[in-house]
Amino acid sequence: MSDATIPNGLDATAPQSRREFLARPLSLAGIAATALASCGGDGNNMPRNGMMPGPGNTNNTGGTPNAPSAGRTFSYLGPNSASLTASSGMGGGMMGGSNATLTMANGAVVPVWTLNSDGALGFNSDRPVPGPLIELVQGQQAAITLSSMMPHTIHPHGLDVNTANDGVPQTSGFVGNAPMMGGDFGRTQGQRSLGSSFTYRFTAPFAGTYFYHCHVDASLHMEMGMYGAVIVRPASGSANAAWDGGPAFDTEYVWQLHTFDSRWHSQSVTGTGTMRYRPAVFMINGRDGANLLSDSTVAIRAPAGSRVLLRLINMGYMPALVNLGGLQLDVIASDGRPLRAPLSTSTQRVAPGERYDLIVTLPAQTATTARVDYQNIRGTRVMGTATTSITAL
Ligand SMILES: [Cu+2]
Repeated sequence: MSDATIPNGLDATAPQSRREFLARPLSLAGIAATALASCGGDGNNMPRNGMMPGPGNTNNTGGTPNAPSAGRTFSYLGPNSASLTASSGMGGGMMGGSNATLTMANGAVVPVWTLNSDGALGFNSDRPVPGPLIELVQGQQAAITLSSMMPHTIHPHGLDVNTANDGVPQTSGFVGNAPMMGGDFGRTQGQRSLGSSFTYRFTAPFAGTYFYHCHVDASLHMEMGMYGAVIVRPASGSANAAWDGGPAFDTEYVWQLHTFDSRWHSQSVTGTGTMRYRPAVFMINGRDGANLLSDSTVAIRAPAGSRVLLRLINMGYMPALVNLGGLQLDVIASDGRPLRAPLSTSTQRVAPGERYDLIVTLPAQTATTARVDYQNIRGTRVMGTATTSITAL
């Protein structure tokens, strides 16, 4: 299934390396009157749940994020169940729009479109973009419910789902039944509405790193922020092994790599369309610039000798070169599949849509700077850099 509709002006080779997935209808929505108000810094005032995902732990129905535990550096929804509400701010915030924004390090306020869970603000419960991280367990059925007024979908990227559940609007329909006005209407004409909510169902076959994103006019909707990470835990439920029988780790980080061309954001809200893509904001996990140095989901801080699992996901359109101050990176998995043997490198290139899982063992007295260099689409020039810190405690 081809992945993206390329808006006018995006350089010819847009997102590559996209894989597909599955899902299936069932209506069970909890139409969440998007509670954007609860912006609890770093999620510390969100309910805690230290249980590991696994068979029998189904206490979370998707509305309340589980706080970090067992080496996680992020909050998450799951296991296996999540409810998301889309807000796209079309028409100046009408039609289910939230008028959500992301404030960048230089003070710029960028309008974003969001996938939020009930009562929790996007990723780590403290920023509207990326969307919440969802944890699944290998071999168990997953149910991700999307509620939306405007046309949006959930595409479980890389998770081998069937057509009915893959969120590609041309073949599987879209979620959203509000009367259309401008914007996306033309792109979704003739496509089937699944109603105001839909539950995507599939069984994750392999432990690893994946993501979800809206597949309606995907290049635009992903640019606007409609994406989030998915971690599939091993069938055993272990939250400290990459897969059953695979490498163990002490602490894990997820870096969601993305750039913004802020002009696209303001133009999308007013419906005036988009122009040639020229990113000027270079992010990890929705943060940029100086904010990255102290962001608890990005800056790596762990005891010396720790084995840190770093899950890299490129959500954007620019290839990214990831270097952790020259530390040895042992690449253990690519696109949700184990490598036969780890590959050691100091710089990992992540193309749009790709994921790599790396193990880094922190040498004593590590205090270094990590950088993500975002290249132009041809990989010939660095357009901007995101930097953060790595510290052995
Ligand atoms: Cu969308």
